[in-house]
Amino acid sequence: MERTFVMIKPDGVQRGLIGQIITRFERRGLKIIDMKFVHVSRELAEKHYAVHKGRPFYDGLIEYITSGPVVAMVLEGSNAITVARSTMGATNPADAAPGTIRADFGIEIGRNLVHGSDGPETAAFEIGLWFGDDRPAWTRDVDRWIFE
Ligand code: DAT
Ligand code: MG
Repeated sequence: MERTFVMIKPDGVQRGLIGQIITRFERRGLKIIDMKFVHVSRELAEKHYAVHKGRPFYDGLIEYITSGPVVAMVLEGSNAITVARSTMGATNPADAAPGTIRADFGIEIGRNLVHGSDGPETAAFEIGLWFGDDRPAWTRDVDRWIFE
């Protein structure tokens, strides 16, 4: 099983889409391992998006992600990183496939509603950054009908 970090960005929270977005991940079969509502500090935002520092969109990205509360979560499943990102859709909602979160709820790249880790190292870093190390496991009884 793989774990990934997913965040519902401030536009998703402001627009009242928390429930609908979480539902997309839940119904796919991803298991929620941890979740919290966060008022993102500038310090946390800068650590989270450190790889993008210096890019033209960086300042706007930090502004956006600190502009209101977000919902942060750790999701688990087989291929959780790829599966979460395919559920989200392409970075720019204008290019995202219909049926994905970004296509179904968004239209512009700077308001793309969700974040998902892009690889195993990023996932480990982001889970640690947002949640720390302590993560109790739990048994989901339906798992045997979702995972082989
Ligand atoms: P993703 O969020 O799909 O992993 P990313 O890591 O390349 O995409 O970029 C992080 C965020 O930065 C992305 O969700 C939206 C914003 N962003 C990326 N490229 C951009 C661009 N060319 N113009 C404006 N915003 C951009
Ligand atoms: Mg990314």
